[in-house]
Amino acid sequence: MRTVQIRKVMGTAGLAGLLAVVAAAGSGCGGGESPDLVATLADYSIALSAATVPAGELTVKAVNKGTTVHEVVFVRTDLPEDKLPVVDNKVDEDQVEVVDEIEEFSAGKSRTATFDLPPGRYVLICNITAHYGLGMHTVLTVEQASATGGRRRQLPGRLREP
Ligand SMILES: [Cu+2]
Repeated sequence: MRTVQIRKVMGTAGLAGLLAVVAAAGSGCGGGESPDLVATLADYSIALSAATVPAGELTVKAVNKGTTVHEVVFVRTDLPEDKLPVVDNKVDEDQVEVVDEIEEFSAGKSRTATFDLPPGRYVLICNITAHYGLGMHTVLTVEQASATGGRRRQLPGRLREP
């Protein structure tokens, strides 16, 4: 007897796995954003990268180039920057409108925070004991976006063929 063996070879389709590489084009939001305002803190001064900023979301980077802890307190006031009410060698935060702050941090470090500051005139101070009196204050003006033309316009990307 002849046994005919029929081999059914199942065709295994050698499908090379297709790797769909989705290039996630990181457009827009995300890391590495540059601050809108840089506050450089030293012993004993505060220097800003801009005197006026548009209202709305504001990313502030504070850099401590001093030798001790510093902070940045945002006080909304029309008082002269060196005439805030002082009690016990500190600005009395109960007597002024403190809008926000970057809490104290070490020498040589930096801190970045995002604020949403209402328009107005601000005095930025460091309120570590005695630092205000030693000169850690400066003025920041927050303007209505319409006044500065600070609106963000979204222009369609225009492709020009040569
Ligand atoms: Cu300070």
